[in-house]
Amino acid sequence: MATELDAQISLEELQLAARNHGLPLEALRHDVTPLGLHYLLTHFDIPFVDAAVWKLEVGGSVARPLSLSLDDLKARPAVTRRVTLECAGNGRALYAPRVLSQPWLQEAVGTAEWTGTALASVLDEAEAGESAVEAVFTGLDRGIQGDVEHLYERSLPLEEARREEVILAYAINGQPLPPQHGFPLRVIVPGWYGMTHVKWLQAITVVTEPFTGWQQDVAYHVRESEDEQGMPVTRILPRALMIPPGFPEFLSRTRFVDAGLVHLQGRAWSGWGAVERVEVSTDGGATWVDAVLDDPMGEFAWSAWTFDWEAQPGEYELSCRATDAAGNIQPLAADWNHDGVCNNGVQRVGVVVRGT
Ligand SMILES: Nc1nc2c(c(=O)[nH]1)N[C@H]1C(S)=C(S)[C@@H](COP(=O)(O)O)O[C@H]1N2
Ligand SMILES: [Mo]
Repeated sequence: MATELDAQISLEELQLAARNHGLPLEALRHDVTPLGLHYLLTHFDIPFVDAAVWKLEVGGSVARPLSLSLDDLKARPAVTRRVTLECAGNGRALYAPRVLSQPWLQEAVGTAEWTGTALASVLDEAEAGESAVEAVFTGLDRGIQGDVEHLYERSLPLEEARREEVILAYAINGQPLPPQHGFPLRVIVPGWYGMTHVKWLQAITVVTEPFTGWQQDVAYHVRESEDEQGMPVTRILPRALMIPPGFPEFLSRTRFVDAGLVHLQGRAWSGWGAVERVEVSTDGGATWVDAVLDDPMGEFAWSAWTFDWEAQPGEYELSCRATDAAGNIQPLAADWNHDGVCNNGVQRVGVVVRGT
């Protein structure tokens, strides 16, 4: 992949990148991402949790506070959903100037089958007060970011938290959550960027004023500078990715294929409604041709797409772009922002086609 870095990757970025791995793009072949290939993003440390003593505390502005064990949660009606999860920072390392944080290229995505119980029924049982506006989700993990010490916490407006697709998940792909994905419990908010899906959940607190914790109020905003409040990051913008064709050169990852028919395939998703169109460019984004798009694999999961390319010998830059039901289309290059979020600029895959 052609890089647009303005400076060398630092050891601090490497330290983050080694802890938080992406989806190897060849794993886009799997409808459901096998455990271990799904991307990972953990801000601080992965907590060590003893499920025998762990409890979820549901409190704040509620008539009936609840304290639920893992067995209590598993005894409630269970639901399994296929959900495509993407980090809001996906694409960050491709912004120029680069923003110092987890340096994703475009691989911070995965689709899993999450099993849990509906959040709405837990909120109903606790009876949120009349003046309640948000639910705050508190993780067990503590750290310092932006010079502020805090537990990882995010909130959701109650009407979003009550949507039927939102679940408290204790299993992924039919197995208990592994430590890195939030054992014993996390929230899954289909359609929203990853930061909303709080892992290692210890408390849900219903509040009567909008939550102003660091991960909510300071981080995850689209803004040009630190002095601005900006727009909060919410749902996932459309993106299409292709499985890099052929085989790679070890260091540059440039692809090599033989001339002739090359069957390109990939996935596309959006948190703003189904993807309605995927197009492919073999000339660096100058011209576009429609790909064949499959039905989505679920209301909140990616769609597969394919494109038959009659490849002539030469050097190419392949791209793909998605358009969703809301009319959002991927830009060739997204506008830079201070937090390095929402970079859904199109993928560019360098390919050498060899004569036969
Ligand atoms: N408690 C807690 N929850 C968290 C995070 C975290 O650092 N702590 N990271 C968030 C971010 S930024 C993302 S993108 C997703 C990643 O989920 P995954 O690691 O299961 O893929 O978890 C979210 N939930
Ligand atoms: Mo993220």
